[in-house]
Amino acid sequence: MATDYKRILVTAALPYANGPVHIGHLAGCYLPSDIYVRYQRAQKRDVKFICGSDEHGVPITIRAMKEGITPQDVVDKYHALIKDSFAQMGISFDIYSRTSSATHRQTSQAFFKKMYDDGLFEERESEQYFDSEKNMFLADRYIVGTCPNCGNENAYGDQCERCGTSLSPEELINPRSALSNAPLVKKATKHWYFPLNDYEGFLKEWIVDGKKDEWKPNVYGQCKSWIDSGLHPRAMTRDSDWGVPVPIEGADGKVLYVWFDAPIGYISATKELLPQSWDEYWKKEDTKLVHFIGKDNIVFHCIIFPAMLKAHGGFVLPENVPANEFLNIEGEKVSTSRNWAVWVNEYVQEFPDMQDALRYTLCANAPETKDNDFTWKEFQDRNNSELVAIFGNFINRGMVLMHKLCGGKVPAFHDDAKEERDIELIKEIMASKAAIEKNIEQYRFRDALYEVIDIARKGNKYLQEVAPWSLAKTPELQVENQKKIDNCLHICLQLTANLAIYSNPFLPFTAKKICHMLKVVDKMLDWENGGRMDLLKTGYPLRAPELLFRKIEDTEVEQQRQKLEERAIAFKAQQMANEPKPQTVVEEAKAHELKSIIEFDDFAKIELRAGTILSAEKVQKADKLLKLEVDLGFEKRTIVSGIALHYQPEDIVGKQVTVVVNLAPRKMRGIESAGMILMAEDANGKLIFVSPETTVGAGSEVK
Ligand code: B3M
Ligand code: ZN
Repeated sequence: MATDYKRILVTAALPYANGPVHIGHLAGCYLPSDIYVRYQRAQKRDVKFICGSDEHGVPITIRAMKEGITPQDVVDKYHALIKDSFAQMGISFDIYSRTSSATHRQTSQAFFKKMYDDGLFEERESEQYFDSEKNMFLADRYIVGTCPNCGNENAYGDQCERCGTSLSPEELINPRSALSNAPLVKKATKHWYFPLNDYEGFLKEWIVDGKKDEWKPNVYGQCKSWIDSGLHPRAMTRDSDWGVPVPIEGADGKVLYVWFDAPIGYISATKELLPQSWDEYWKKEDTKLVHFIGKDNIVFHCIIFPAMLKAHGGFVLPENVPANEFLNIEGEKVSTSRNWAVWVNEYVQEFPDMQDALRYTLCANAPETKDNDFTWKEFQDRNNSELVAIFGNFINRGMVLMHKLCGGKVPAFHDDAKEERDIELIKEIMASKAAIEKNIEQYRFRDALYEVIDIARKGNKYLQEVAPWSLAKTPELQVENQKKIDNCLHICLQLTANLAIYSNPFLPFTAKKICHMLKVVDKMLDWENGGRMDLLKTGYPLRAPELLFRKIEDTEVEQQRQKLEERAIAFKAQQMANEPKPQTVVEEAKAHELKSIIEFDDFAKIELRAGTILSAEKVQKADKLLKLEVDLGFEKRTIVSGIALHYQPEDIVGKQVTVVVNLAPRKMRGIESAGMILMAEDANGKLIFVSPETTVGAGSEVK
């Protein structure tokens, strides 16, 4: 493996500018890449950190359509918001650009044009679904229809979310547009395909034979299985009016596929950052190119983009693609549509000046090898018992004691009073430098951070054992003890300075605060200073200690949890309100058949209650009947209902319905049915439950 790289180019996935970023994004790629880059900078290596907004693609046009604004409005809004969130969290990009920039348009068009001129694309015509109401071709995700597998009427063109089957739009029954609900027509359209299959040999050689098994197992594994199962040509253009126009004749109304232009965005941004020397970073073999991404982007960064770079020619390939897995929140997958997420812009507002607490938790619990869970409780625990109780406490005690017992100045180290445990701790301080370094170089940021906290823990233990405060209590041994006190606090303060260096990639805000307290310049944070025991000169006066971290209270955790829950409920309610009311057509014929007027007393004889269906099963040899167990609060009953043609048993368990509870029991197919469930019948004869609008206690009266 070549290790004599002259420069390092680090990219972090370009977030889609169609919504704010959440902490899963941070944990997935922005925090690890920032740690890596800050470390490299401290090593004084030539490193550039590239990112920007991904401003093309279907999700952005859809968002614009939904909000009734232009795609440009959408990306302007979120580009600014995302950029600010990153800045606030200390993600230290050298440039945060955007793919709607002129440089990007020109760069990605030139890239495509070169490949086109070299005859590297296949031109193909195919039939694709078209929404004639919106006048646009639809991506699979925006086609809905009935799932052939489970009958879900709202399955997507790429997947049924109810049964999990992956689908193609062709398989859907009655496909329609998710945007307009219009039925779809098929229309011929021409696109340019990149024959990935032609690059199988290259990819195999580069990844499989090229020992990329040093890559993380999840990344290498995905690549290998893609290659093994055979690659196919992929369309690199789309029909849309939002994106980079395809730069060839006869391509009106066509733009570059977003996954073609987005990774080129890394190149465009480098150009904007370094107009004179960008190509050194992309074209010289002694560049180490590292793509930080989330796991859903692996194939694009390890297969498609490298194949594009290879096809175009002249570019270096990534040396590594350290992709993280996903971060769940409180046991559930992040869902931007359900608003089940912790938004970075909200975090920085609600926890001002606490960026490092979040950076710490997200790194200590990073989903490096498997999906992980973020809980507010863990955030609190890690903050309170690691940052506050170990790291912060150690530094604070050392500073306070130095002011109290050493006159506010760095005490001398007296060789003649040196003890074994002093030497031990000094050794550990040096050893942790090597351990942190090795782990960061190998993209193991959790382990690296563990080393940082661990050396603080050891410092705490040492301070506790030496106990300078009790040494100070024996005036008869004053001279001798003062030497021990000096030595102890000397070491603690040097360790404090080392902690600033070690923690700087992870906790940059804290490292800065420590430098301020120690009255040293940021230059001290250079990595080469790590492990030194002379960072603070003897006799140097230090500032009063300031608290580095604050405790997080139970109420704060509770509030955040509640916020998540409330949003989830609000989302559900909204979704139900938006659900197409099954049938709005009133059948006129039925209106004629109204029954005769009854007196109130007659109506009052009917006892109606809300009931919850506890279980449901088909009744043997009766197509129409379901046997239901219904909870009425005061008792459970068996009710046989003629709804088997309209509902699947598994779909109605938990459903709340209206029950006539004082109807005389009746035997149906040998089962005694003790009540009746009220149903509405739509124009097609479909039966639909008459349910309370929101869930009420089982047995609640209906009147
Ligand atoms: N915007 C996908 C994502 O945010 C995409 C990454 C592009 S990196 C070139 O997950
Ligand atoms: Zn299904």
